[in-house]
Amino acid sequence: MRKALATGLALAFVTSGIVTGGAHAGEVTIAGYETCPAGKVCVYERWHGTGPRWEVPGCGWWELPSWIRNEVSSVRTHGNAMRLLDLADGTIVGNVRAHTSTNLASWEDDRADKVYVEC
Ligand SMILES: [Ca+2]
Ligand SMILES: [Ca+2]
Repeated sequence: MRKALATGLALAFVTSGIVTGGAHAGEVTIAGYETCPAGKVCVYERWHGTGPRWEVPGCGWWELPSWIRNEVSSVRTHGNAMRLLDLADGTIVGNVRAHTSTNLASWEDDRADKVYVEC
C-alpha cells in the first residue's frame, strides 16, 4: 500500500513538471531529490526525495534529529558516499554511493538513527 502510494506521488510530480515546466514566471519547482542543494547529503522522510528533508551538516557521523529518526525512506548524495546505521541492533542499514538518488530497500526503510558521510 505504501509503495503504491509513493509511486502515485512520484507520477503526480512528474506530470506536474511536464505541465508547468519551462523557465517562466510562476514556474513550479518539482518536489523530490532536486530539493537537495549541490554538495549536500540529504535524507528524506518519504520515498522519491519527498516529505520532510534533513541536510547532513558535514563529514563523519551524525545522529539524526528525533523527528526523522527511524523515518528515513530515501536519500540523495552528491559528491560524498554515505552510510546509515540502525542503533537498535548496530547494523549498517544502507550504503549509498556518491551521486545517487535512491529509495531505501524495504528492509532498510524507517530504521536509520545515525548517518556517516565519507569525505
Ligand atoms: Ca519514512
Ligand atoms: Ca533504528
